[in-house]
Amino acid sequence: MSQSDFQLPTADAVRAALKARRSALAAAWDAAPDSGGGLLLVPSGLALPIEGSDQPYAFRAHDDHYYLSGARAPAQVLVYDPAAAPGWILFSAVADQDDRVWHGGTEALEERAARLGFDAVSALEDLGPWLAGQAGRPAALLGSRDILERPIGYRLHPGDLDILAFDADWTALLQERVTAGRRVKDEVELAYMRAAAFATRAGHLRGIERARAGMTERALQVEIEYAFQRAGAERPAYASIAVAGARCAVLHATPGEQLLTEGDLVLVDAGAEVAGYDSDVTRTWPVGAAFTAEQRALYDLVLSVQQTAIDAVGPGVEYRDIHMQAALGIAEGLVDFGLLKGRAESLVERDAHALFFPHGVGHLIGLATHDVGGWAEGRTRSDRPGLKYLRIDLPLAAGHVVTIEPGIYMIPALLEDPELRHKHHDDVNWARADAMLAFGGIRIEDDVLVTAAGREVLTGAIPKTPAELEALRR
Ligand SMILES: [Mn+2]
Repeated sequence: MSQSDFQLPTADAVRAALKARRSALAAAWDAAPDSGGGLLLVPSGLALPIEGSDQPYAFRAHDDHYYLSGARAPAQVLVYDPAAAPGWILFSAVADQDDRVWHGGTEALEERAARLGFDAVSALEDLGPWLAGQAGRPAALLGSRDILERPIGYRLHPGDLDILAFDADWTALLQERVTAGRRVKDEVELAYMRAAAFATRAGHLRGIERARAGMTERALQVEIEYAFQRAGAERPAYASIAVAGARCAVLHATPGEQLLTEGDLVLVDAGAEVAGYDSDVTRTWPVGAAFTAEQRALYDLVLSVQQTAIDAVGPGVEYRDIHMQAALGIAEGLVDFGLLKGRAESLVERDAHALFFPHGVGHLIGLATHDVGGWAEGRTRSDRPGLKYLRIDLPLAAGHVVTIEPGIYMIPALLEDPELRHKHHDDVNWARADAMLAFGGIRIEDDVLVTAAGREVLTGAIPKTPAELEALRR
């Protein structure tokens, strides 16, 4: 399937997927030892007012609430009662006259229930009376925990929740089950992710085609985000990075008034969001019509490491091995290039590659750009410089979506650090490194779906070979 070939899911498909997600969680809950009729509460979170203003900050429902309910409004609570029929109830606010005057009408509760696959949706006002009937029952709490601190926002009285016995073990068990479910994308989620990839492609193409020397980073960002939204995005998935020159080495730089300059590289790390689902793509290309020889040598290295890493993605593969293989590839390439000295294996053992590649090769992506569930049970984050920013350590499985995003950067904060220079005195050609301190950096990033047969690059239609990029820049 090509990237332009996506279709948004039908209302029926959405409803069926939501019911399947809730059924899977209910089955796990019912089968859990000693779950003995406990309740599950999953609040969406409350909007945060902007002080001194009559508007709230842009609201984002808790991802677990949205994943299970399909609803994204503030002040909603999804509950599951294994002892009742219907087991699942969504408590949701009904617009009053004031709401209708200022924000327009909202759908009736019956319509909401039909759209989201609930037998019934209850008014938020009924949450308090419903809770009063649950005295003494054990309960698990997923989603936003703000209901504990700000019950009034959910039309509850302080103390209304005290009649439940929240259980940390059950909460942990159900959290793990939801997290495991969210790792494996269903067809509805993949349809949204393909739509996000489509909009992301439109944005990157417009950026590559419109960038000119003398333009500000900020203007480039606006061009990219304009095209995202024209192509169906709700909003950028995360704060877009669109920077040039030495600033390409600032990993999370914010685009500003800096000008694109002939001879510089531009690094764009930006993705579109559709129905809450994210895309996360990085491309690096020249301000001018062609890469310089030095830029091209390092670009070819990053691209070849990225392609090798993408080719390694498949079910059962340990993500950490893909990261270590990329680290080794970067170390080998930097030895050939003349920035590192010695054997690649021992350079990686000493984390010398992390001077130039200080982040992980990627992460899970879905409702969150850095999605939940990065660690297999019993594994924890390493504190080694070459591994501490790796956000996943688990075997991949069909349905996971991961990013693959190796990079090489000249980061003064690392390369001018006296301790690191001492530690890696013999590992680095320091004269060469010092001469390249203003080089910036290169990252190439795509979103890769693990399939039973191997992989599908969801963002593969966004140009990245030097020939494609230079043709677009001319
Ligand atoms: Mn990323």
